[in-house]
Amino acid sequence: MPERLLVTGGAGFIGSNFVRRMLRQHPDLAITVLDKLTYAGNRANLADLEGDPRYRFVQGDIADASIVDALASETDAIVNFAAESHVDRSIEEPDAFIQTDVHGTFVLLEAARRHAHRRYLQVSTDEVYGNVPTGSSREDDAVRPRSPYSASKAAGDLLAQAYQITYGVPAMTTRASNNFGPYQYPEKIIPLFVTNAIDDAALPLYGDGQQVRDWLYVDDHCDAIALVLERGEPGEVYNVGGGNELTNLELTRMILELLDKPMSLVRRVPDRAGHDRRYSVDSSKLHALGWKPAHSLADAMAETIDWYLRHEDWWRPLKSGDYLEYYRRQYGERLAAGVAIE
Ligand code: NAD
Ligand code: TDX
Repeated sequence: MPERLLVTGGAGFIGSNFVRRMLRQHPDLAITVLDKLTYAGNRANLADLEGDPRYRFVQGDIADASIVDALASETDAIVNFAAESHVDRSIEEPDAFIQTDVHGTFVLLEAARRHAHRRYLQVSTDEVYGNVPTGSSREDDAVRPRSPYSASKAAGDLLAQAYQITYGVPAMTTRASNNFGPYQYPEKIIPLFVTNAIDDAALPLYGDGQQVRDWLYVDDHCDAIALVLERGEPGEVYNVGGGNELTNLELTRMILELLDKPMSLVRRVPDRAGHDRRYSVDSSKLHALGWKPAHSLADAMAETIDWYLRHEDWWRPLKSGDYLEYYRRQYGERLAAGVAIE
């Protein structure tokens, strides 16, 4: 394991879970978090680490070459979580996705190259494979992104692979399925539906609700990233699937049952543009490296819902101000056109 890690986007959902877990598991590790603190970044996600001498927080942009260069000179590996990560926002306003997910990745790779970093890990997504009607994507399948978000992530992946081939930057890429767990911003389906249901507010289910996602508990994803960081082969891509494929309707039922709330909260609303019907990844390459998910969907979902029930002080402040503006733009007309589920 590298001793001085630069974790970009570490104040977001997965990044903050990763930083906490790594510092707990590796006493000799020092982590610098570089995060721009966009609407999705939140220092409160790492509040329990403030004061730990092994943890340092720097606010800044991964597309800012001077700050990235300075931090790269003091570290020996980069794990890049920093991204614009929400598909609906990429449809509404794609610019920031290109700036961060493409140009920001390029700036990080340049710094890893200049400072001869020992490892570079690009945290990517199963969405780069595009819609997968049957079967499961393998790492050498073509990327066929269909949203501005997934296209920007695919571009970042390809840059990382090109930098490994051209310049020998020891870059690896992980492509994970949909994550869930504590500290997920309440725009993504699980924290959105859980927190709305707690308040007896409507749950906006897109289209027919038959889209399939493969749910992965965030701690299992973090373990996969740690393993690839330590034992992955430079230039390689590793799929990380939870092995829990559900339709959005099945997921919604599960959430409402666990909260003991009625299905009458669900509204079928007009669909997301270009909505991918299904993602599915084959994770056998990562299994061969020694990873498999340690959490069952039922237990991890119950624990996650319990976390949101116990942490209203975390999510209530997030669902205010600009969030409400976003919510109105994204869901106002949709909910007005929404219909109850039979
Ligand atoms: P998130 O939106 O919760 O967090 C992203 C973090 O990056 C935030 O803290 C934000 O402030 C920061 N950031 C954004 N732009 C930045 C910039 N220009 N410079 C520095 N920091 C910046 O996202 P997440 O769900 O934690 O996802 C983390 C990574 O994992 C992303 O790269 C995402 O594409 C990938 N991923 C996410 C999932 C998922 O289900 N959430 C699944 C697979 C892969
Ligand atoms: O209000 C909603 N209603 C709804 O039906 C929202 C927000 C989502 N959905 C559907 C769309 C998707 O089929 O639920 C599914 C999951 O949606 P999101 O939570 O927006 O996730 P998704 O689009 O699948 O992308 C997520 O997983 C892969 C993350 O946001 C990405 O960062 C990650 O790469």
